[in-house]
Amino acid sequence: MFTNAIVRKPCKNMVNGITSAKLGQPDYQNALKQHANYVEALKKCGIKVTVLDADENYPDSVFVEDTALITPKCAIITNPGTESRNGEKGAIEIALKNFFPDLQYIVSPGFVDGGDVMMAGDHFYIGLSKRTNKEGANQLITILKRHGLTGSTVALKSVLHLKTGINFIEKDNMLAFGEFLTKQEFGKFNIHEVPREESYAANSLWINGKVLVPKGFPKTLNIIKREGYEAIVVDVSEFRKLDGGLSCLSLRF
Ligand code: CIR
Repeated sequence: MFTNAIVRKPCKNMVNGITSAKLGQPDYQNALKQHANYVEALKKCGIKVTVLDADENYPDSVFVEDTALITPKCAIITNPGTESRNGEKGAIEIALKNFFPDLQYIVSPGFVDGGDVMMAGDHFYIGLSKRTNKEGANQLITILKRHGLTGSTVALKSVLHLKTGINFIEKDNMLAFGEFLTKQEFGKFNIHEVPREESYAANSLWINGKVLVPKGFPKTLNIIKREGYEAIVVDVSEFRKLDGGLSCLSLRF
């Protein structure tokens, strides 16, 4: 169960964020509204939300998930693997120190983006991507081991981050598409196939028994309802324009 989350308001400069989506520039005013609704959705799940100020120096800084990994046993600042985003970790470090005095760190030449790390109970799957390298993954696994947790790496082919393509929604259920449907390492889970045209919704987010689902993906919504979860639909279309999904917008602990 989660009790807290940290989010960061989008900045005006988000229009210059990194993207491969080809969906046009995000609309800042609409992004602010959608972000506020996202915070309300977190609160509906019983979470106390800390909202950090926007930072115009970092166009992608709304995607706080990439800067840290928080587990039930330890909190780690990740060393994000793209230069324009690496400095985002400074503000997150300050915010997390209030909750976790004993922060751990991934250090260069190790790089990890939090979006590449998927928690499934005591085990953490770490995607090797353009942002997360083997050295970063090894450092992370060492830290996890020290805290009685385990980690393993997953090779990625076509997605930005591991959690772009697969997400654990508890009760042994994974939502996945494409390359993740047949990967041996996920064979022990119930894999629910997200249709390709709804692939963005593979990044739905379990929080305290409820699942946040992006607006506009009815087939995935049906899967989630069918599996007995209470679904909360959240419109994050402005963040999708920057390749960001529901999990990217918060750190939960
Ligand atoms: C980026 O390319 O870094 C941002 N535009 C999107 C980050 C999305 N974060 C995530 O999947 N955890």
